[in-house]
Amino acid sequence: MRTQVLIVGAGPSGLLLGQLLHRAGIDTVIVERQSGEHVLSRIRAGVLEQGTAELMNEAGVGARMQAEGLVHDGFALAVDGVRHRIDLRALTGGRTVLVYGQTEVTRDLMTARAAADLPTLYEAADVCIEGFDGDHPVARCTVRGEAIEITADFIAGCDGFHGVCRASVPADAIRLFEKVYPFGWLGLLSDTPPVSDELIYSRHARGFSLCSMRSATRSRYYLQVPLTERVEDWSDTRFWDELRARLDPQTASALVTGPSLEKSIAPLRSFVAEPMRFGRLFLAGDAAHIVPPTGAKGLNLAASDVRYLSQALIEHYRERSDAGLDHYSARCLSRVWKAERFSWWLTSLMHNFDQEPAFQARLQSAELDYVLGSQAARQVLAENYVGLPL
Ligand code: RFL
Ligand code: PHB
Repeated sequence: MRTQVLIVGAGPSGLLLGQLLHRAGIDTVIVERQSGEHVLSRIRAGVLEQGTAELMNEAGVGARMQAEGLVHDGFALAVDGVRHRIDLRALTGGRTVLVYGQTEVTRDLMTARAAADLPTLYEAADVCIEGFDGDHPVARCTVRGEAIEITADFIAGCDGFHGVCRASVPADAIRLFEKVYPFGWLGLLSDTPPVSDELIYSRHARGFSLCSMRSATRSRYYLQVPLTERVEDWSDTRFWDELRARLDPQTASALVTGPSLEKSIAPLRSFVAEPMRFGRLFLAGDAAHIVPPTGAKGLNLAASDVRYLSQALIEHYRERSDAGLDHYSARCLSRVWKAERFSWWLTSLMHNFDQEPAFQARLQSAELDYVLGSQAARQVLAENYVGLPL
């Protein structure tokens, strides 16, 4: 097989890149290790920045998102039993976020790709990539027992944190930056009405919790848990009891519980790989960087990488200019590090770090007090939450 851009990974990064390139008349083949159903079964992000929603519209896949997504003008920080509203719209001169699940983003992109009859090789085993340091990159894989070779002009590594693309770069050509947090998030999805119209991020002595949602009838809740916890040890009842114990009294009494549709634990990590380009290989999304979910930035960063990469590839084919490709890594990383900073900061502000010295805990309280009491600090929080300009 031969294509212009070979995309590894059919998560939101790979599918969105494929769709934007298709609209510009550029051929792509996507290879994905999992089945399409498996990709859709992963419950992940829920909050889209305005810029991400605009990119979905530009890609021609925004119709259902606009009809079903929930515009959120603000969210709450709950601290020691008191809720404080962060008015995103007022603090940012009119910007908001959209609650629309990553599962739905992925579904819309999969539907568009299938309708355009574009090639996606699901269940592609043993994907390997070579030759990206020269002019002839090639990928090999096995699909249902058949060995397949794909040659391409470029390879886009959209294969997430555990993918093969970043791992194929020689160790001396890449620098990795990482911070692992001493806790994870236990998430629960349920067909129950959300406890509040807006998201609530709560700090509590028992640990952080987040009340989020997917729609008016579907809720998503998270609890900070030690990394040693196992999801099998969390019955639905234990989850709901623990969540109620961490919420302010008004929210706790409004909580509607029900059977879980999904429960899983995700570790929290900050991670950046530099650079994001190696010859004819370009990394995008979680393949290049991870943020802890507190700032709701992971999927949005993936979308901004894909915006820059699609523009650069379109410029290459249409205008015979490689300026965008040459600047890709630096352009992405400048935005990535700001989102890393924000995600680390909000995580540090809202979680319970009971292993740390008491001095740290006092600083955290003082910082929260400051953020909630200062219009300027609230503005900084809001500006980052809605997404920094591209
Ligand atoms: P993905 O989604 O991991 O997709 C990568 C795809 O590559 C495939 N793959 C391979 N294919 C072929 N060969 C190989 N060797 C392969 N190895 C892997 C995988 O099967 C997969 O299909 O990466 P992508 O596309 O870059 O998208 C990134 C986002 O998924 C991620 O950043 C967000 O989910 C992070 N995130 C959030 N982001 C937000 O912007 N807002 C949020 O509210 C938010 N909440 C979250 C989150 C992530 C979470 N978890 C579970 C990590 C909440 C949670 C709990
Ligand atoms: C979610 O709904 O899954 C979600 C929302 C906001 C976050 C993280 C996750 O910061």
